[in-house]
Amino acid sequence: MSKTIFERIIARELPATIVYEDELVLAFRDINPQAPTHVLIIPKKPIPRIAEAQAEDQALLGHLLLKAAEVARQLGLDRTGFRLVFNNGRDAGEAVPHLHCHILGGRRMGWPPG
Ligand code: DGP
Repeated sequence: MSKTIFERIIARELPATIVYEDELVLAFRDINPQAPTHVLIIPKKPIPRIAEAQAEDQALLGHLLLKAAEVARQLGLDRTGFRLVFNNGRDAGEAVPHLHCHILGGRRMGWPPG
């Protein structure tokens, strides 16, 4: 199967503004920001979406969430608040089939989400 855009960013075949990286995850600025701060944090393992994560991914997913909070803190979002979003499937507007957590902040968010 061909690589997704996010696998190509991990492999440095495509440029991205990286804000955090370790051996398991990568965080970079979204190309089409929906808030003053909009970062994506992804596992390096190519899990297509949360519905396809397996029990063996438990530690990786926990790490991803803890690092999402750490990145939000680093970007100063913890003072005012931030939102984490996983879009899963067509109705949620998932566009890239590589698991990603949106980290959104810097403005007041609406609820319910659109
Ligand atoms: P989603 O709709 O949840 O699948 O979100 C995919 C996000 O990925 C969307 O907000 C735009 C972002 N995106 C798509 N292509 C690229 C890219 O090449 N670079 C970066 N930095 N972000 C991208």
